[in-house]
Amino acid sequence: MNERKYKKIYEKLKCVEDINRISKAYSVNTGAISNILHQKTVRNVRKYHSRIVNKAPALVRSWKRGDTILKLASKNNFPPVLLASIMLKEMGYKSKTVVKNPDVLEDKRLRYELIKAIEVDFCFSPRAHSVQSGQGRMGEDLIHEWLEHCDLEFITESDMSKEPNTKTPDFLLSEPYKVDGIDVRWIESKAVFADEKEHNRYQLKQFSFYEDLYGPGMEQGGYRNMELNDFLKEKGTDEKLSQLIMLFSEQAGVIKEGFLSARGAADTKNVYGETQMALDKWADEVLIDALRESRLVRWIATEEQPDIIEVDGAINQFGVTIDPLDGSSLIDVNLAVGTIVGLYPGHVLEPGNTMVGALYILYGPLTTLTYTTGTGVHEFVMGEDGRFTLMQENLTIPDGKIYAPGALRKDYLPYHKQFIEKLESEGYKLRFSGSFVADVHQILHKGGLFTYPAFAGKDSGKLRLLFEGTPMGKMVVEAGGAISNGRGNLLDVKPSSVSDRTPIYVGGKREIALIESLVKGSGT
Ligand code: FBP
Repeated sequence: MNERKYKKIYEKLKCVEDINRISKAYSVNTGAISNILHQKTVRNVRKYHSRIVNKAPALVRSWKRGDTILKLASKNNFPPVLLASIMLKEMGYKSKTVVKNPDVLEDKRLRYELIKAIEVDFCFSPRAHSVQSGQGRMGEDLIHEWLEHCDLEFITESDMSKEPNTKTPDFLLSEPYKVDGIDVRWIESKAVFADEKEHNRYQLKQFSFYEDLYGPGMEQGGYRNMELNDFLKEKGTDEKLSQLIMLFSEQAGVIKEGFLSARGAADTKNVYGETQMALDKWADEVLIDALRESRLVRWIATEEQPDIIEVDGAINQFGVTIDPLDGSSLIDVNLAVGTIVGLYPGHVLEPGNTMVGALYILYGPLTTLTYTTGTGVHEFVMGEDGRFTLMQENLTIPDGKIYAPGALRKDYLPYHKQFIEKLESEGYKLRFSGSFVADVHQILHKGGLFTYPAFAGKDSGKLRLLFEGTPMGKMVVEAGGAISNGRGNLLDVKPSSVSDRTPIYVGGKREIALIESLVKGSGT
């Protein structure tokens, strides 16, 4: 981008809402535009920070008179979270602690407004920081792969940090590598290019330190907003599989549109005898039509169809299992629902561990797509233009104390009752929304366990092996967790038909080991 264009964009960009419009108007990708907005915000903060600090008592007075934090932030052209933390300090709070955990605030209005500020601040909120550090890690992964691809020997910052050296570049090359005629000895990855001043400060301090120690080096940066398509390429994903994942991502926008038009229950029943919501049928049709037209898969099994569909003239052998809208009973109350997809190399009546990948699209406040093809679990968010950009790479399930238990307590089998009571005695918090995909998504991010067990009169529980169990199981297992039917790994189970149901325990390895030992001990 030339300097004139850069300056024009810089001048016109005021807030996150401008990104898509300006990206279209100047034919520059949204990642570059949001980088520029980031630079502008950082520059503004530097310019006005002390002024805002001096104004803090007046800001607090205005807030007490009824101005909201967001209003004050926009009036002062200052990032909401930063403004809030200056105000919090003025009010006598430990602002860092409070911003990290607004729930500690007793004042309801303050808490509500702080949460709002955190939601919209794309630059200074804890969420923005975690996205940025995710991008930083992604940059390092890319450089790592590239160095290996070029057969260049190197040591990483973490190898070096074992030695008593304080500051180290991300990568130190064993032999110099020529870039534009310069012998490069080290590489540093930067997630976001800050403004020029910030950049120069880095160069002066950090980079000149490396240069003195190791000689010339190179900085790589600007990994913001990587789109799904580019990410799949970067990861070296099989091209046909990438096309398939892209096809599902493209249908997400169509299905979302359906939320506005297709409401209420249709008077037909599906293969399980349940009344279908209109939107289930809509989503089912959308996905089947798109797959048929693309001819990218040979086999399609969906929760809404009694039989497996074989696609005429398929160009690949893939099989897919689809739950077009999981949690559909929650649509009419506007809670999160999702599309779950299992990806098989061939026919779908095979154990889950033969899958080549899985994905789910969650329609919540944000529409996100999470996928795995066996090289990590990655999460993307849909923008206004319907395209998905990277939110978090290499998700791993943390240790956590959340449990999402399906079925009625009065119907629990003895080992299951024991299991749930054990979790409760350990302080697990109950979080069950009635949307499997949303509940497992939460567990994937916060740790803990989801279960829909076998219960009195229903040995196989409620959920479907092919449409719910295996795809979400694959995802959680790839993220370092586990899935079980209580007796063993659910991904080892070979389905006998598309309508198989199964008890499900999915989440952290510790919780899964516990239920398996209880089932075993029960001798049932
Ligand atoms: P649908 O596929 O019909 O939506 O049913 C699946 C499901 O809604 C899961 O998403 C959820 O975990 C479960 O049923 C909830 O069941 P219950 O209503 O028994 O709690």
